[in-house]
Amino acid sequence: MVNTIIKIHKKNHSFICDQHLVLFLILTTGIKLAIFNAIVIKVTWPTNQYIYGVIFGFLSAGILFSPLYFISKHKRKLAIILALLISTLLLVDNIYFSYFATIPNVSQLGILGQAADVGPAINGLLNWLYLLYFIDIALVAIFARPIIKYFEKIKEKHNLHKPGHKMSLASLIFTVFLTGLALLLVGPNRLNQVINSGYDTPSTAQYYGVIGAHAVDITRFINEETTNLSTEQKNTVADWVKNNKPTQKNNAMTGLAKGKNVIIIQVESLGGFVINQKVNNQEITPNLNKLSQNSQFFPNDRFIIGEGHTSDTDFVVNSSYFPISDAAVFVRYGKDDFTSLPKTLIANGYSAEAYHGFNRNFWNRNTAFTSLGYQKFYAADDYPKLATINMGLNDGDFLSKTAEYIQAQPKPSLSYAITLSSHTPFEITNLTNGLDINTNDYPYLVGGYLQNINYTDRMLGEFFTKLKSEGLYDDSLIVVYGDHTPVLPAFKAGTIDYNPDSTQQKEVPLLIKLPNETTGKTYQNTGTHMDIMPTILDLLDIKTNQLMFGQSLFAEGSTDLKVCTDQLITFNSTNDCKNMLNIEKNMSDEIIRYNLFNILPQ
Ligand code: GP9
Ligand code: MN
Repeated sequence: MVNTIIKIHKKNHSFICDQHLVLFLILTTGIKLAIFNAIVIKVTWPTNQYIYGVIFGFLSAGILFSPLYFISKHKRKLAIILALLISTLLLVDNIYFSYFATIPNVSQLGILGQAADVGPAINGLLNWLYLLYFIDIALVAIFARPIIKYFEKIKEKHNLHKPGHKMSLASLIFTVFLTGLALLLVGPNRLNQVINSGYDTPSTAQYYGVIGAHAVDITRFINEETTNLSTEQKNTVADWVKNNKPTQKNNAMTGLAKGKNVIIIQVESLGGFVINQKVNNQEITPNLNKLSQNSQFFPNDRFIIGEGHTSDTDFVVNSSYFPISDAAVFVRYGKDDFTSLPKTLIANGYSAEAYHGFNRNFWNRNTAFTSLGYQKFYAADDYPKLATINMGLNDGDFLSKTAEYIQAQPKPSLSYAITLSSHTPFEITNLTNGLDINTNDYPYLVGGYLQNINYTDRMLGEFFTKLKSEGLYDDSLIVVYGDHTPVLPAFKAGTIDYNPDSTQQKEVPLLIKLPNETTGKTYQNTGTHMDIMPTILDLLDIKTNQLMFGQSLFAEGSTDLKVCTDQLITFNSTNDCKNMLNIEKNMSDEIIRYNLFNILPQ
């Protein structure tokens, strides 16, 4: 027994003596990765996920350095080169992040030539503190000799020379252990999900560390580059589009907003079940209720989202395509050559700008909005740094500044604003508390949601007032809808009786206020977010030959459309609606996955 303990002790000693440099660099690299997550990216995820990021940082450093255990020749040189490479990567990521608020991805290597344009700006971003990324390597260089001597002495003293194959086995077990632990933490079934349906690079880095985020990015890139459709397969898609593309037909509403500005307001978690409802005798959404009386009101609009949540609504509304069920279109295919509402309007003399008071790259929006054709995207970095509610800038300050930006947009204009305050976890603050209710009277999250959505409604009221004073309210086509419903348990509150297992969970309000409209109309036909783009084009009387999977809600017979499966509508009213829906969805998927937008018949 004692002998065994001495042996293990000797082995550990021998391992540390031989691998001291590698182990030291794993430790310092892990610390640098943790600092990167904490200081550069900062925490927007909940703390437990942030801790995951730190753990993954150390694990990935351990895995990256592990091949060096097995090398005895040039071990020191190679370890220093690897540490230098990782530190340089972190330096580049840091500079890039402070400029673009995202981590560079591998597909951008192709546009490195543009670096010359940002060169002067990057000069200004260089900071002496960045040298800290190399401090461990400097220490290694300075103290190399005495440290080597020290470990040689220990080896002499304990007779630890010739570790032999047993040491290699110990190293191998250690490496397999680290890799296994990393896979276990990701979850054996989740790897595919992380790669395909995961988040943008900074969010991935927050959860899986910067090295993990680069690994996910490289895997995605390789997947994309190695999958392609044959010419024949592409022709099949193009032929289907040619034969099935619906045409835009005129109706009584066509052109009622011709030449007018378009203001789209996408409201976070606005469920249909709060509109025209009261709690403790107070209207929950008084401003939207008023608007519902003075606009074309669709109380039963259906949202369609996949893995991209809000960003899928961004995509569906702006493109009239289906989202993809196993990925966020913006994250996986954000660089596609989308056909879209902004591009169509720009081709017709409009300007097009997007507004959102959160991180520019969340859901890869910066890239995807450019691909959709938006000429400018005002994100958190363009707004004053004022009070936040839930995830980001409060809707009041966001909408107030947005009204100013919209006024400054060249006219006619398409303005697309995404609110954020009514996002889960629906925190209750002095800012949001407007309703006289006791939140403890309701199940978890419900009271907070009612307060949050009431707050957003009040801010929308102020926004409309500001648009009026700018002369924009009557001069614009204003479209307001919920991006999706909130996730809430069943509850009763005032006139609301909410059941998440009913259609209430699938319905968001859609309000379309025509220019100068004072009398409204409520429609019982069920549209989807895919119909918003064709409906806007219909009201503006803009014709396009591009494929849109939705159709104008005012089109003849649109009230006869069937609801397919539990959620969707097909434009092609056949008896076999479900089958047709599947075909459409598959076509939409293929066009997005293989970026076929440019080969479709226009
Ligand atoms: C963040 C916001 C919320 O930018 O759009 O996104 P969600 O969590 O609802 O997908
Ligand atoms: Mn959302």
